[in-house]
Amino acid sequence: MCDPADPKPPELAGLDEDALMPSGWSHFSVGTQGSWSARSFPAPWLRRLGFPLLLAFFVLSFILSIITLTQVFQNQRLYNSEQEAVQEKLNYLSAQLKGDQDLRDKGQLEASQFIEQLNKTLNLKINNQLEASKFTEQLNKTLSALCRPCPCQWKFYKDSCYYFSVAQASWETARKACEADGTNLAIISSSEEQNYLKLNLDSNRRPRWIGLSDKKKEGTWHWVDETALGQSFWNEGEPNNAGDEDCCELIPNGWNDAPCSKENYWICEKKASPCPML
Ligand SMILES: [Ca+2]
Ligand SMILES: [Ca+2]
Repeated sequence: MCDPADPKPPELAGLDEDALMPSGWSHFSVGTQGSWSARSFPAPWLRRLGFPLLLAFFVLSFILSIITLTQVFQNQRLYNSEQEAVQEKLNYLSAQLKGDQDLRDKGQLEASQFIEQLNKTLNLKINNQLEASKFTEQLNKTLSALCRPCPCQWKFYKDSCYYFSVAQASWETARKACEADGTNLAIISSSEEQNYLKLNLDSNRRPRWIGLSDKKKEGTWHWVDETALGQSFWNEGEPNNAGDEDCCELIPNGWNDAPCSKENYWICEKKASPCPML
């Protein structure tokens, strides 16, 4: 194929080989038989295939460029599509956040209105309570003014009511008269009570029966409620049981034992009714 001994064509005979070399080609020779030399490069078959190869190269490059551009375009479309999806998601989340904020604002507004209404209700109740307290206070004052801890014609002292009879009777009759009113003959349990009753004797200072006697056992004095005598206010020299005296009468100077059949005024006693503010 590349025989360096091939003769030149007749038309090239006489021309220098260097003149026949394409521009840029140069000689080289290894000087051995059967080896390649600069004169045979490029090979003719290569020169024959050069243009088709070049054309194929350009066509292939063009196709690869088209494929690459198509891929880039598809990637761009995919990127744009994903970007739009992300944007839509962001818009959706923003709308949701705005909706949640609106709900929170509405809830806070309703809570504020509820608290305001609650305060108004509480203030109204407080005012009502104040009005009720004032009304109760005024009512107590009125009741106090109207309250009568003791019935008419009875006298009130501390927590007791006393009736000073306008009639006279024996001690036993006087006792029954008091019991008929649900009371007893007076039982004196303190010096204050003794002084109060003594000062309320009538202007004639007439004696009055009280609920003390030794009828059951001479010398042993008991009150009408069966309690034994404790503190006593006997007048000097009393009780002397002169002529069988078993019943006690209140006199200006204290107590005296007198005959139970004696006609005397008497004093009944009962517990007073409670009154407000008293
Ligand atoms: Ca006696
Ligand atoms: Ca006496």
